[in-house]
Amino acid sequence: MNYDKIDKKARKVLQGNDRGLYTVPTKGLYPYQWNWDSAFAAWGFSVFDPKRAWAELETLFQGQWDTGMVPHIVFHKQSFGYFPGPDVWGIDRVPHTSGISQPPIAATMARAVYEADKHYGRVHMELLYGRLVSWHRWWMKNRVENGMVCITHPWESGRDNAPDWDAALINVDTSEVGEYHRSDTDHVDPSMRPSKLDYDRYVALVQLARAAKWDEAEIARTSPFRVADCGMTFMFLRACRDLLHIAAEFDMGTEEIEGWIYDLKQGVKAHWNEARGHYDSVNMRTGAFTNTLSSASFLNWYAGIRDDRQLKHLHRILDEVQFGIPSLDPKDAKFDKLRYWRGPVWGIMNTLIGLGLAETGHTVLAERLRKDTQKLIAEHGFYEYFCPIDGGSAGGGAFTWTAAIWLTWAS
Ligand code: 9YW
Repeated sequence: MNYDKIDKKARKVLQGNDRGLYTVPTKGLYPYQWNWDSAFAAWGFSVFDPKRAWAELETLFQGQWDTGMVPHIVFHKQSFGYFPGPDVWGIDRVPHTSGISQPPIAATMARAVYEADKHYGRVHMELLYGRLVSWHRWWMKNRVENGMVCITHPWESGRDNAPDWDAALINVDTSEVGEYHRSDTDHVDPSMRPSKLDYDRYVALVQLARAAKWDEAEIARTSPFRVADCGMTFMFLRACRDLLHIAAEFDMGTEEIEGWIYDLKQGVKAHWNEARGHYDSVNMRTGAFTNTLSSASFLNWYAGIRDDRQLKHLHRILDEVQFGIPSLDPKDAKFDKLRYWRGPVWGIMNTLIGLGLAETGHTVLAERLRKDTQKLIAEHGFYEYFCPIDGGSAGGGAFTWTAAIWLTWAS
């Protein structure tokens, strides 16, 4: 396999999805700027174009609300073929945005971009730092309960139809949703996407939060859906550690961030599902574990939590499938090898898990995940996700974050 050629293709994918100062995740299916996709894109650009990498992050933060929240989508300019667009969210600001957030990995990726070229990045980091802090403060104030990060919508987790949300979604009333046309299934085989019932519930939750005027306290009070997502807690803890590192390097105060890290480490303990022996999400409306072993459960190492109790699950899953860690335990009755976050392997999740394993001394396992991911991309291309059984490509093609992880980690 000629890796130079694949490197070139990866750059072409990023450039092809480049809309000037931001990238779209992929043409057609996702025509706007998505939050954590852009953080990965910035990391990818940092390999060959630091200026463009910083632009990606800075453009994302143009969508930041006065509350500090950084939305999951920024609708810089009107596009077609995606539902729900700005009219459905109904948020009166420019640029238009969605009303929920997404995995807060921007501080982590900003640190990586900065470290790739400190000389160029210094002034950019100085400007972005305050914005990162206010976003983190927003999470701590509105979403962290018992040290765990709560989501108010499945889209916020970045793992839309993961089984972690199933029990909490049952109580979402869809009777008033009305007619709508979802566009994702115009682009991708419906059997690889969330179901119609999932979508009705997603739309109902948007309508509920819109009726609450996007007021966090009101949403917390009225919404049936509030889940502490172990993936979010791990990614946010990791991002807080990276923010702390930046704060120390730039001689900023560190005390507040140290407090966040302390709280989140307590939260990690609350995510431990002792009966099943793995990290798990918690339905905050009932206090019950979701009983789901997902790829997000294995992000503890990435969060700097050196806890090897899950290694037995990790080995078992790697023995069962070939291409890294699927989004759901293949033993789970809900495992569906091609349906989005209910089975497929996602390169970005392999990357985050692999980084964590490498950093905590599990180098053989980390290398296994990296090689698996490398093989998937080299043999099949820059797809959104892959079948964990035969490695077949799935979802959207020419995907930004898959190209980004090729350039930074997998190759
Ligand atoms: C949607 C863009 C996004 C990702 C999410 C993924 C999907 C959006 O696509 O959600 O409309 O379904 O689940 O993680 O950011 O790539």
